[in-house]
Amino acid sequence: MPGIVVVGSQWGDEGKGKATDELGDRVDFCVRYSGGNNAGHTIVVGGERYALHLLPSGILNPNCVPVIGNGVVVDLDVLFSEVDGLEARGVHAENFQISANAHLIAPYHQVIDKVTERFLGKRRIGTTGRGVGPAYADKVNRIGLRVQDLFDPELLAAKVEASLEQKNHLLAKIYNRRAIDPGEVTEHLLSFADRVGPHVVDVSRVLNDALDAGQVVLFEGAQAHHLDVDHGTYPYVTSSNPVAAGACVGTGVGPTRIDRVIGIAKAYTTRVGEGPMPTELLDEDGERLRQAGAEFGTTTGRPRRCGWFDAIVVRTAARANAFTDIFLTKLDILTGWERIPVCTGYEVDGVVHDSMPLTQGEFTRAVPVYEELDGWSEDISGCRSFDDLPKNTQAYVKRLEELCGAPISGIGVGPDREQSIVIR
Ligand code: 2SA
Ligand code: GDP
Ligand code: MG
Repeated sequence: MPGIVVVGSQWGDEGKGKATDELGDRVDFCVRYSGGNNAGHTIVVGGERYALHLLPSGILNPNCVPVIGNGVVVDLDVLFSEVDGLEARGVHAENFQISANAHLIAPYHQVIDKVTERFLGKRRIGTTGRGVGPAYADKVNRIGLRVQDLFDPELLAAKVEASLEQKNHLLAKIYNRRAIDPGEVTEHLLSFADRVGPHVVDVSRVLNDALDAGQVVLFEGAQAHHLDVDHGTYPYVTSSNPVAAGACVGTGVGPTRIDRVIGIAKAYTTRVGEGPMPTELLDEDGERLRQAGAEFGTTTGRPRRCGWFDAIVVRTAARANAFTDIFLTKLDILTGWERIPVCTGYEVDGVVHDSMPLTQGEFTRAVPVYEELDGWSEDISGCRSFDDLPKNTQAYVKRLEELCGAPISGIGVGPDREQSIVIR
């Protein structure tokens, strides 16, 4: 199984980092293919907590080479503070490789991200404010800055100047902000050139050679299916393609080389930022899930919106990403509920749907149709096999498997690397 993709099946924060880390000791290359430092992947090893934003989670395994693909947008300040932070904690991070074609997040992208959100007011997206959307907008608009531009100072300076000519006009006229100096931006970016240089590789070639040699390449998704700019709940999405197919686009590896697609699904649902979420609980039950699951953004600290498991959401992702299997995470957080509702359909304008409605408006009006399952009160965080789980917990897992249309191959029962159940 040499080409493996790990992808979020809901709205992010399903525990992709932990799942990726767990596979890490069998993995030769671990690759980020989309998003930027909007991501927050938390891994706990022997009680030590690591929060990664840009480097792939495989980095905690010493034999795994971390790679940043062309599909990622890179904030160099964040990249090197992450590398330095890890090195200071004894994790070897200087061996990372990065694509020459990855785009850069410049300081002006963060400014634009923040002022746009403020300008949108009630229609805001609830972005992480890291400049990710504006950097991708420049990429698609063909005025983006790439890693390789760091080695051509004249080209970089010309690009920054051209890009800022437009943006400074916008900042002054629309947002009443002061102009950003292109010379300062260029100088700042160029200050990283010597440090980035030795890490730059042809990612497509490196990964294809590795696959040819029978090595294992793990593609680590950031965000999730329903935050995908094409497949998600647009416009309340991130500006990249977190879906499994994005692994191919974002690294230069063809689809026939992907052997396994693991969908990561939380045993309930969370979302951070704006946008529709049919099973959201706005009452004390939602607060209880948030506290039990410590549901606060890994990057921004924002409280995550919490609700019951939505099988339509995960089934839609299972289909579009061709999940071979699912890791069900945070099952331990559901301990202590007498009954656990699971959403199996939506009622929209008096009609019941068993799949996502076609339009944004219908999804926004969707009222969940629930099936109630029996809960359990036993602490399951020490369980290490499916048979160790209480009968009601087993039945919950089996029912989700049926509803989602892919086999559940792993279960998370705690944040630590060890707290997992492998099913087959
Ligand atoms: P952006 O910043 O342009 O990508 O924001 C657009 C939407 O995408 C959502 N988004 C996320 N959702 C969940 N988790 C993410 N990472 C962090 C975490 C989030 C945090 O791990 O907790 O700390 O707040 C992530 N990144 C982007 C975002 O909320 C917008 O809805
Ligand atoms: P990611 O963005 O998908 O990598 O997820 P995050 O790291 O943002 O959020 C998931 C959170 O849940 C992290 O704090 C993890 O340490 C934690 N976590 C992951 N799996 C489990 C689990 O099975 N049980 C519990 N209790 N926590 C988990
Ligand atoms: Mg996260």
